[in-house]
Amino acid sequence: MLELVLILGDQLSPVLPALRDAEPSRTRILMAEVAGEVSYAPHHAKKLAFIFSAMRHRAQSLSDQGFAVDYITLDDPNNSGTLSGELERALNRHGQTALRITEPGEWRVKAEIETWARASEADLTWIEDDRFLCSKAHFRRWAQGRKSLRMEHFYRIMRRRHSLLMEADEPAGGRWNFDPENREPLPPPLARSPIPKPMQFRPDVETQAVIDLVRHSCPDAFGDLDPFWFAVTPAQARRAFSHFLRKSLPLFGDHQDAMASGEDFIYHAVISIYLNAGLLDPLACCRAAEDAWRDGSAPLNAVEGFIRQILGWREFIRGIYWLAMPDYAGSNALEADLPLPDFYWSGETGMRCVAETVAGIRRNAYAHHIQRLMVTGNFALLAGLEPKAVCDWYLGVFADAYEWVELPNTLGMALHGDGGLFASKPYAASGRYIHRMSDYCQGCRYDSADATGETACPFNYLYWDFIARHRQRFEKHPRMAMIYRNLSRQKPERVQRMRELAAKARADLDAL
Ligand code: FAD
Ligand code: DLZ
Ligand code: SF4
Repeated sequence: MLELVLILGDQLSPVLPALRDAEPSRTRILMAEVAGEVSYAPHHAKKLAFIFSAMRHRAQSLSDQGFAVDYITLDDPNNSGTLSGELERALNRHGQTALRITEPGEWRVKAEIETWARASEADLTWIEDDRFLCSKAHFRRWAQGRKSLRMEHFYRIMRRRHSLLMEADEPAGGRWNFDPENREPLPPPLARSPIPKPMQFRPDVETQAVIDLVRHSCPDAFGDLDPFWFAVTPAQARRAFSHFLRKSLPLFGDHQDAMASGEDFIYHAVISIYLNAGLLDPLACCRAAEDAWRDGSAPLNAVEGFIRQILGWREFIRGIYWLAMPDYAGSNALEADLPLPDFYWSGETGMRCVAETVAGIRRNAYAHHIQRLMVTGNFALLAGLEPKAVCDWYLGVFADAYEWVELPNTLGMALHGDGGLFASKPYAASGRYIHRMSDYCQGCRYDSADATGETACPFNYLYWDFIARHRQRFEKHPRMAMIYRNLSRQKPERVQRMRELAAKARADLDAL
């Protein structure tokens, strides 16, 4: 063998940069399930089963193509427990060969492998991960010298560069962004048709073996392992995506920000799990969505909204991560320091919006964007939870979470912990927002219209306490001036009462 290629758990794309020139006659593949990657975040049991099953299916397909694959299972008694340990063992088994690895998505993984390679004088070549639509270098050049980094500006360039939803040099429909049309709450259950569910797959023998492994080897993993229904191969993921295009995309736009009890997915694609592991290709998904608009099967506001998430937000967030790491991870601009309440794990709280969201995460290792941002994220922001604890939680509980995408979304977008590197102001909202966009408040122990009484909604008084606590930082912010005028207009006794309620709540969040 002339070369060894390590394939990581989120590098399962049928066309992977490090494999582009690979030949079965001279390339050996290494894939390893290791305890170090299982334990660096509190991973959901479904996420572990998904990654290992998708890795095993990928190993089988490479083997079918004639490649020699060293596949190290989690329960292999000789497993060293780390990626670098497995690289070391592989080189000992096969002798010193050239090593090629597609650049990892996480800074931590790259640093670990680089440190090992230096110490053991391995002949390592990193291959740029070009499965994204904007390279790190391109993003860096775009960001250089800009006063502010705004997704919207970046997105327009990406639309032009990839000729998506363009008519000559103009955006299709005459506008770049249809977001204002994407904020409809859902009609009540009796006034709406049933919402389609994402396509679900019955575990095959390989997946069942992995489920048994996770049950045995990771008995304390968070969340429900059963029923396991994720796609684990590119072919299955493509079927799940086609199902979304047919069933949910037409209404994705209107109800993108809506939330409802008992509805875990609401017209969302539920494909980040597959995109991030490499089972789906982002550009192919955008082109297929554009085709749906051009053939009249989905409206423009839905298709533009969907493409913006992938071509705009996903690429922008990755660019921010690599631009700002490694210092980024330690930021805590708002000096938030409260520990994560237990209800982030158990879902046991009287706040129905939080309880419903966490219950969905326990079931599916998934919540849609507005639940992540405006329920669990917003609560963490308002209460002042310590960013590191919140980020670790997000990194573990979602099946689509890898640090490159989780960290800027959580630390930057939800918590404003980076001081506003790319979000112009904090996404702070009172219970009124949740009341408008969901039915959670009906039947909640708290009253979304009240901010000072015995049953006042915690989001209300925590919101005003947050605004008052951070007056110095945000008062001069042009987009927050009205909020501060509103705060000043409220009676001092009312503000005082809200701040007392907030102090009491922050002293014992699990009592909420
Ligand atoms: P849809 O709503 O159907 O959107 C389609 C696709 O657009 C998604 O699959 C995703 O690939 C992409 N997308 C949409 N929004 C974003 C975004 N803000 N950043 C990056 N990609 C986006 N997404 C992750 O993939 N992994 C994470 O760990 C993650 N953590 C998040 C943490 C917080 C606090 C917040 C607010 C958002 C986070 N997101 C994360 C972004 C977003 O919530 C998820 O991508 C989305 O909910 C996935 O569900 P979906 O596939 O049904 O998405
Ligand atoms: C998330 C994860 C887990 C749980 N396990 C493994 C593993 O055993 N082997 C592996 O190669 N990758 C795993 N991953 C993904 C990595 O931790 C990491 O998040 C990505 O490779 C970063 O790009
Ligand atoms: Fe959430 Fe407040 Fe509504 Fe209850 S009343 S569901 S706590 S926003």
